[in-house]
Amino acid sequence: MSDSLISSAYSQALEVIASVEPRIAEATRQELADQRGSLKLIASENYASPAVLMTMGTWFSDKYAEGTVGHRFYAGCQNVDTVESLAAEHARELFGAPYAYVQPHSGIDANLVAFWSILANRVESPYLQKLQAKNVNELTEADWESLRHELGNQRLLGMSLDAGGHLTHGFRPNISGKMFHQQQYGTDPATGLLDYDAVAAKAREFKPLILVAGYSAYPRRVDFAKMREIADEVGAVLMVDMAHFAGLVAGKVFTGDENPVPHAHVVTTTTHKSLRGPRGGMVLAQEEFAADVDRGCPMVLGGPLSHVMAAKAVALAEARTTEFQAYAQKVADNAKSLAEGFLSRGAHLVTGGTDNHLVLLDVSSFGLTGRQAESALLDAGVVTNRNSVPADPNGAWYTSGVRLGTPALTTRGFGHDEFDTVAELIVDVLSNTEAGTTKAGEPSKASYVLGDGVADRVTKRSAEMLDKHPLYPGLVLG
Ligand code: DSN
Repeated sequence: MSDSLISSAYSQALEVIASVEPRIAEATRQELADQRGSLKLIASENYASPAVLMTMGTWFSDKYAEGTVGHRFYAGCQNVDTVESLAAEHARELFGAPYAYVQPHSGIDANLVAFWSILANRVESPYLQKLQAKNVNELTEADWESLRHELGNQRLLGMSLDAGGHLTHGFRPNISGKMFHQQQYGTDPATGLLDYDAVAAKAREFKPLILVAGYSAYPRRVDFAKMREIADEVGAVLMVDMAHFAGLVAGKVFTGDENPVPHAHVVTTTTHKSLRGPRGGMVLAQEEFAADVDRGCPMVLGGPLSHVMAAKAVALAEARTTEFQAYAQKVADNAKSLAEGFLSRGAHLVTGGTDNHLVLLDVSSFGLTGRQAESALLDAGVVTNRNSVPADPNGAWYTSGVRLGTPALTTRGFGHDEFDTVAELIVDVLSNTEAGTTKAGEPSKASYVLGDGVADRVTKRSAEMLDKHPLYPGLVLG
């Protein structure tokens, strides 16, 4: 697609929006300017292509299509069927999965669908069988009570939030930590690395129905063959949430035992992180779970977002190219450059480095909380998110870490030298930030004082790199 075509399409679209609500058109322009002008290091964000973005702005948004391909609760879904079939076909081929479900609206939705499919498939209950056979009327109130008891008393073992797991992996305050009896595995306190023997010991003792692997803030690869061995030994279902690293799987950076798809019973993901697609979720499954995953809508989900499923198909078509494979490799190489940049400047990284797309910087050695570090960095045009570190003394709100990822800036074309400079700039900001105090003069976990002139000098150095690697080069809004 030519630059002038994209520029004119977006300029005209903004004009149409401005004719109804100019403030939204203005915010949309401003968002582009802000994204163009800052160092985006949020590990779960990226920049989707204009083709992916444009696919989301169509009349597919207007269509209801609850159900599955060829089996809808609404008439007139023939074009949605085309879209959903194509997206699922691309996903199956790209990931080598027997079955793909592209309806989930988000990663959490995908995980809820996966939980439901595992419960429906593995909980042995005469009531559940009746329910699946659609003999709902045969169930008495007492049967329903028994069913609730059976479904509600299953066990889930997942990675703890502070070790890098996700909220939906059994974190107590999350619904996953309430709908299941849960236990959590962490990482080795000395190394910060996953200890498979410890996971196995916990699994043997706890005997979960579901063993969840995958992470949001663990800077290392996982051996999914080992996780499957553990699951098999205790009779658990292995569910892998690959939301963060789906792009590295699609791009063939994670292969063999590091690719979850051949090892897990059910794999969930989002499509907008390293995979660089539209915001949304997806479930890949072995055949035995397919029928229950397929009931995700309306069992767990509302009507699918057909415009987003269309954009998933476009993004998945992009992800099967050799260009995407080169991109994915660069994401991992750049994360190493970023980590080396920090280590050579004396900063402390959880696990001492990275071999995926993210690094987790422990900011306590700068005398800061994650919240203070995140805010000071934002003042200097560096967009990050604070994150817990293992056994974090500051909890999940203030935290002691900052999570940094390379997918977005790699899309802009940043390479080794730029990521080394990014590390230099971040260390500059954090070394020149002091923890502040409350109004009463007490130590504060939120307020901070950024040294004079730091924001200006960091912004200037960033601007040189950002100008050299423009976001959506050629896109000029009229
Ligand atoms: N919010 C996502 C992330 O930032 O990792 C996970 O839900």
